[in-house]
Amino acid sequence: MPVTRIPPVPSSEITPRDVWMNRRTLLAGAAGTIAASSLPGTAWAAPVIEPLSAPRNPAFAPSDQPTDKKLATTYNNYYEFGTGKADPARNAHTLKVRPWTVEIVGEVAKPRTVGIEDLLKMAMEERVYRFRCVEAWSMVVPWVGFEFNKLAALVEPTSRAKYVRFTTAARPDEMEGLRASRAALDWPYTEGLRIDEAMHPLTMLTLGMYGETLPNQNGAPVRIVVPWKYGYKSAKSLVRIEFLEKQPVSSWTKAAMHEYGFYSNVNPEVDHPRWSQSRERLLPGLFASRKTEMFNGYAEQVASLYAGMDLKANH
Ligand SMILES: Nc1nc2c(c(=O)[nH]1)N[C@H]1C(S)=C(S)[C@@H](COP(=O)(O)O)O[C@H]1N2
Ligand SMILES: [Mo]
Repeated sequence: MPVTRIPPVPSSEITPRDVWMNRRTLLAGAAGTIAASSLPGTAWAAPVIEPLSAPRNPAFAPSDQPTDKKLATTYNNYYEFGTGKADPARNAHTLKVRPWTVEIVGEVAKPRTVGIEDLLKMAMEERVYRFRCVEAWSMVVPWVGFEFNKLAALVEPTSRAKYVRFTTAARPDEMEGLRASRAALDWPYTEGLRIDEAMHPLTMLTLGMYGETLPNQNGAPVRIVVPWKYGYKSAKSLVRIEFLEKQPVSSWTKAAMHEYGFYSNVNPEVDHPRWSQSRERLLPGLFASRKTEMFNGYAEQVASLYAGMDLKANH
């Protein structure tokens, strides 16, 4: 069956929503046929997009306007659905986001499993954050959610909890990237933060964007957003959150240790081994026309977390 490819779209060429939706419906139909023939018994559900609005927190309002919603939801990294920027928007509809639970375990006094409905009820504010990918492009996104530390408070981390590991769902039936003959990453996708980074008020457990629940391609139904770090720290579609004594090794570090360190703080002075980080391309721009800001512009809030640390060695 021929596969229709939707190329990454500059915002000037983005189709109106109705055209896009029609296209998606057609593609969904084609994917459904494939799924039905190659994976008997695999049903797939439509993504759940519902209104999810919360008051905007005025303390988080960068001078830039939010990135066009269509661009932020069609230019994605979500390797479980393919490695191309347009793949997640095309393929992620197969992920079943209801029912959904998140296990919170490890070095905590009260481990528990939380249902997505309860997490949605906790989503209480919108914050417009700069979001910077290690690939040197950036966006400005209005995320809806709540501070991760509020979730942590429910499980009461013990004094041994020094790190937090975030784990994404790994479902070959629902994620075509997991059926590829050569795995793009070591699944499930895992990422980690030091406990003080996780508990920092900027770290947001995110359930929505642009006033709606997250589209699957952006990490539905729940993800983390850590705005002063490169985007890969912000793991999507979380099923497990573990409080750990030892520093976890993330999927990206396993893939290329010298390229993707544990800290991944946005830093114009520490280049990726294969490209510069000194400038960035704010989407939909085509050129790296801006200077990268230290900690992605959040230095005032987070620099103290790294006082005395060599940020080149701990990149
Ligand atoms: N599970 C999972 N989470 C992921 C990724 C991924 O491939 N799989 N990609 C990361 C990278 S590299 C980036 S830049 C952001 C992209 O988030 P966005 O698509 O919402 O912009 O998601 C991050 N979280
Ligand atoms: Mo990224």
